Amino acid sequence: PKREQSYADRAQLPGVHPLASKLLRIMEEKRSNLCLSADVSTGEELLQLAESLGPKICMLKTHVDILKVCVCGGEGGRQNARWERTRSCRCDVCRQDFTAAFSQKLQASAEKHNFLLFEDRKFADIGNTVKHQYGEKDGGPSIVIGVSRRAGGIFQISSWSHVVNAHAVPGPGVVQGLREVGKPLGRGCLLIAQMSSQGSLAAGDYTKATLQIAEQHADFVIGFICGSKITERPEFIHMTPGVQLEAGGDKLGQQYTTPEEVIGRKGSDIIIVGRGILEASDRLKAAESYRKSGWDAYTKRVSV
Ligand code: BMP
Repeated sequence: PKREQSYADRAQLPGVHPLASKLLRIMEEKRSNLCLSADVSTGEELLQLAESLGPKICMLKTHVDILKVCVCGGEGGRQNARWERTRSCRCDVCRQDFTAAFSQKLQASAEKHNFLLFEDRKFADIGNTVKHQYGEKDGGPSIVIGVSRRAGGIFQISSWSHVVNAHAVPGPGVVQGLREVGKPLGRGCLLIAQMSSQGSLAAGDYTKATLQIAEQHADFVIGFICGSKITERPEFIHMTPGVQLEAGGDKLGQQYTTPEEVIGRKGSDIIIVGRGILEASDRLKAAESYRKSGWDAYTKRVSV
């Protein structure tokens, strides 16, 4: 049988999406197929994770709607002179969490350590709605609470996240809506073809139909969230959550498979790891062991 293509080979395929190509090159350069799922509740901790584990990962996955938000409406900042001058709040919570400055720092960290940002937003509405949820086309500077307003919600996802994802349940319109915003910005989208949770309905024909939507929108869809390889097309990237060094699960239906299984046997490209790293006493050491297991499983697979 034909030898499997390496990440570096796939980065150079004529039909590959520029963002997928960039990701594959990062993976090869950093010898990492590890995506950190940075599920923490303050912006400060998120930035600190990006800085400390950045060198180990090819991608950082966020859930920015988990971050604590401030409801002070500017009140907290009124006590200081800066509020009077600039009308921008400087209370402790506003300073820490999701602001334009925060997303700029996250982008700077991604640039410095050479990884991509992936907001795990799981869009799942009609095209017109997701377009507004994702953000404006120009993706310029975000709002400062109480000072200016613009469309695209608090998070302005399109302005900073290289990759987003979507459920296929609404049909192709969800991808078309996101593409209107993301394509001009060079962004990419992953379709959720399978889920790691017990009893997931994303299986069988649903997974096949998801693949078809991806094939029809390959100028914006760069791959899949899935448990195992679902297509032989090397342009698509397969990313798998529900990964820990030991198989098992949590109390709410999450199911874990090992990096060796996911990369070596299921044929996926990237492992997504959250609590396996976040709950370790030494996060850097844990990230390195996931990076190594994922990478070793990959080199073993491509050398056959
Ligand atoms: P953990 O490794 O701590 O179980 O976290 C997994 C992460 O991947 C979570 O952020 C979750 O939202 C996400 N995820 C998942 O676990 N299964 C899926 O099928 C899709 C996901 O995005």
